[in-house]
Amino acid sequence: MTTERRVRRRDFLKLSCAGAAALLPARAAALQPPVPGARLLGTVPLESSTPRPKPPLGLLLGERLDARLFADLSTIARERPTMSTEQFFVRTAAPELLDPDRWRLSLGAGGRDLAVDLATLDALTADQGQCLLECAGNTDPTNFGLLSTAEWQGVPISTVLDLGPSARGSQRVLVTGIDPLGPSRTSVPGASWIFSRDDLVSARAFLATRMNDASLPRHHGAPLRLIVPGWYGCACIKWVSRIDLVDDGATATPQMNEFAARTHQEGAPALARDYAPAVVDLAAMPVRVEKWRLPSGLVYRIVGIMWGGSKPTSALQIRFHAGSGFVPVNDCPLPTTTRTLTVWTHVWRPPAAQRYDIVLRCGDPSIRTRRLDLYFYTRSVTIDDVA
Ligand SMILES: Nc1nc2c(c(=O)[nH]1)N[C@H]1C(S)=C(S)[C@@H](COP(=O)(O)O)O[C@H]1N2
Ligand SMILES: [Mo]
Repeated sequence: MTTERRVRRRDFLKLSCAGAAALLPARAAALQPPVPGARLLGTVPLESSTPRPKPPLGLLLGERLDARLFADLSTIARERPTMSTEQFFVRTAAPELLDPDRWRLSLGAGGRDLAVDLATLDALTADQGQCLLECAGNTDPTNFGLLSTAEWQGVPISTVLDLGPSARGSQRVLVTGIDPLGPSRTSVPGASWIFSRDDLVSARAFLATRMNDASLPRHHGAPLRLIVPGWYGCACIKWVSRIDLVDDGATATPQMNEFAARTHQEGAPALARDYAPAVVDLAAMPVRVEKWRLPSGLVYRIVGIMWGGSKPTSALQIRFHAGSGFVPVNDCPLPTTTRTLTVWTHVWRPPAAQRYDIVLRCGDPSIRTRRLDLYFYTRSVTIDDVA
């Protein structure tokens, strides 16, 4: 409660100096120039391809299941790809009746139930590294801000399952969280997902108890939330209260049905086992366009992010309008993992003052890019100065 009020006050301050901030993001000033001797003039805003109202970024908007905080991706830098906890996106605000002090995690299997207390899980907590979360409904083209990465701490799901009763033949794991009560415009109450045990273990899923080296905040699922690296946020259940081993014929949960289209399922299968893993395909988009002055003229640098996908790649390609071809992104380091995002940059000399639609694709045909193939993350920029 108090945290929210504090965040609001700070955000108010932030908004009141937004004019200056938009001109020159603090962190951009520390960047190496794209060409020796270049001087940073400012940034040019990214737009959606059809104009629409922009929600404020970094502010908790709405309530309960309709709550959202859109992260401001324009501030991401290669040195710091993570979001601060306060600026990390939020999808669904914490239920009001939440008492972490009395929290127990129930582990169920074969009709037996075992309660684990938080102290036990705290003692098993270890670093899980940087992981990105993206909402499957990250569809606002003015910001695509339902995406963030953080450092997480928690307990591997395999360790958690080992604490509970076992059930012969159980292949699937049902993870259930509580949800805010009350009406919603955007969502069906109830949060649970059924995974194959193998999928959870191979993704190195964990129950997060901490985020960015501090206790997990209420809106991010305190005291326990599931993180399945590489999967969409809808599978990353917050406020986890139960984990049950269920049999192979278990029916899909309402949450799985709700997110079937957004996780690229074929229809909405009746059985959990007929759902494809809700993984995030490789995707990329620009987050900032910097304008630099050189003695010989102007140069622009696109700073962007790449995330998701089945294997690390540096084969990113960029295009600036529909008629032109794709060219390799200048500077796209090969990531060591696909669990977090990678920052790429591309130096660009636009041939004319006009509007450009920036699209990325992957040059490696073995990597699936369902959303990029649909031009899902297209961002536009209006250049009015090329001299
Ligand atoms: N209990 C519960 N868990 C939930 C949700 C929810 O509504 N209720 N939303 C899911 C969705 S759709 C997303 S994208 C992520 C968002 O996590 P974040 O708010 O910590 O960023 O939480 C997931 N876990
Ligand atoms: Mo989501």
